Amino acid sequence: MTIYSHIKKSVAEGNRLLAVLIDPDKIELNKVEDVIAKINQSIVTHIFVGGSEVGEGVTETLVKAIKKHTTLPLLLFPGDVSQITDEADGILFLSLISGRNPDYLIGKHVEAVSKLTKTQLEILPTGYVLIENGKQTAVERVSNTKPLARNNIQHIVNTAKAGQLLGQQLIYLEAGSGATHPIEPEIISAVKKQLQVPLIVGGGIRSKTQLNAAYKAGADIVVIGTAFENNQLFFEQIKL
Ligand code: 1GP
Repeated sequence: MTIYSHIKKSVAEGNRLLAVLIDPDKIELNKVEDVIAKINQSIVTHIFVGGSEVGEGVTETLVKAIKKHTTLPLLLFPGDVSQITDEADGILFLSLISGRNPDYLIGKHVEAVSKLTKTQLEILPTGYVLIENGKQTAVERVSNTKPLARNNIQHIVNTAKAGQLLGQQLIYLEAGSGATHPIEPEIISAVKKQLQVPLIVGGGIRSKTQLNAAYKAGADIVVIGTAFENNQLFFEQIKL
């Protein structure tokens, strides 16, 4: 079964999915085995690997190391073409549809094709929607785009819906790594009501309450990065 079919099946069965985001810049290779052991024992269902600014080759080395220790599906969440590696299982092929920078809407994708065609990666076209959360995020800085205003819910819904109508198979509502506030449940539920494709939500989720609020509002996959980076017991603690 493909990763996408498995996601669709889980959503249809009402199962909640949880992705941990590992930023290649924020993990030491000699810690990978330990970190992945913790992830394997947790409720995490997917591993995302990527960052806004990662040096050439660093992602591939990390992905190889992770794959030695887990059978969880590993998806690239690349900030740049240089992060593409055949060592992963798949890739979130992100188009930053909240922004108006052609490079991040289609340019980088064209650049990526020659690399992608040489890989076996499962490609998951994903509409990436950045929503403001009170401070500038790395995505905003690197992509040189403005996030969507969080008080204009209709515009957020229309953006996500446009992504789906363009054929994107996933929509990712992003507050940005380390966001002060996660995406509000009102935004998640408004988008979810209009969407037929699975919904990913991430950015700034640091507690079990915030995680459950995201699921309750309609998130199908929640992404946790910073909370686990800062506290390796995070997944154990939210099980309690
Ligand atoms: C960032 O949505 C992810 O792209 C995760 O964000 O690091 O704030 O958990 P955090």
